[in-house]
Amino acid sequence: MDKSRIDDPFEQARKDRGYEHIPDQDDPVVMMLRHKDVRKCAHQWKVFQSGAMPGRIVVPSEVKIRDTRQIPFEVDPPEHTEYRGLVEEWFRRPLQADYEGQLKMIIDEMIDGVLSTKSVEIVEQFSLPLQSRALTLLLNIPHEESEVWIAWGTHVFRSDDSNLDASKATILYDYIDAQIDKYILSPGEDLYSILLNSDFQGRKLTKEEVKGVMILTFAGGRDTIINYVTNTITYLADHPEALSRMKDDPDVVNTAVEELVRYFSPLTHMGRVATEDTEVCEHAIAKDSRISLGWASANRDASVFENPNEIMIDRKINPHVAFGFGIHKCLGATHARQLMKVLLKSLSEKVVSIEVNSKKENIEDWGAIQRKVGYDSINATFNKL
Ligand code: EMZ
Repeated sequence: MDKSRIDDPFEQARKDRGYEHIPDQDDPVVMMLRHKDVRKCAHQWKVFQSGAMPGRIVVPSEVKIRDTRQIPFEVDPPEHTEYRGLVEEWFRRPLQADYEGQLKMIIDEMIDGVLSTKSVEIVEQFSLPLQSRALTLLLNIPHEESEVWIAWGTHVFRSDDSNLDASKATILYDYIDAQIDKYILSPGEDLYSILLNSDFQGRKLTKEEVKGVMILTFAGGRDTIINYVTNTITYLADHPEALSRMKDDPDVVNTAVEELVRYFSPLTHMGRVATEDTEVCEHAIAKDSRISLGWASANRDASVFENPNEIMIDRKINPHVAFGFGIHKCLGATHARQLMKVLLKSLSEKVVSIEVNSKKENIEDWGAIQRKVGYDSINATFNKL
């Protein structure tokens, strides 16, 4: 059996009824499982809102550990459109040649590092630093700052003992508050300064709004990118032929990026709150209760994807929803895709094979459902091409 395999625990329920009950604290969630329904509900942002109480659309709910609204993630139109408009161009910078070149330098250096050692731990020692160093480009701030973020570990709200660690969250909030004050005193060309100078409805953004964008930027693309990178490493360990294929045909890298993110679906689902009594899949959804959009399940829907449980790195038609769908689709997707592309290219140019020496899987617990989403640790050896 492939070490990199991720089973689809939603298959039966998706076929039988199209939804699954997910317990969460005192606020249960009905997860939508079919590609068609997931897209339909994502599209109906008036009925299934994101602008509920801060933290409530996240599963597990974060209402007990934060008050700051993440922007534009927890806001709906018309404000959402205007907030998003402020940051969209900034988040497209990863397409610039210079950005890609800097990303390549970061990733090449990390791969050269693992090639020069006998074995390396891939989650904390490779994926986390890679994610944090790449993030300095997105924020446009000095490389050294990544050392602070690396020290926070793989998730800003989760620790070994708890899924919702309030004291850990406070470290992030205090850090962002201090950074905002620092950049008010000496503005530069970084994301904080850009936000602090942005006009929203005829006024400047408040510190709380800037904090809302920054929390999202730090939290949203952290464990997700780390899961992508770690799953990719185990996939390539199982399939060294994929490395030579991408080397010989660089076009395959582009389809591989999409296919791997479809298959891994690093974010299993995201919630919404119903603004009225309604129904989905003949199941009643009460006003003010929660549903979630099951990205991971939709991405294995056999009515949309041929051989959904197989990774086909040259898959041509791939309408996956791993980055979400509709107005709230992932703002960081351009950065994430560039990171994946450069990583796959660089690995295919430098590495002939990878051996996984040991690993500990990260299994999410959704009540009756368990889903492998990545790894807590992997020890691997990279062999030079
Ligand atoms: C939220 C979320 C955003 C949440 C796209 O996902 O990511 C989660 O990891 C965070 O815990 O607060 O930012």
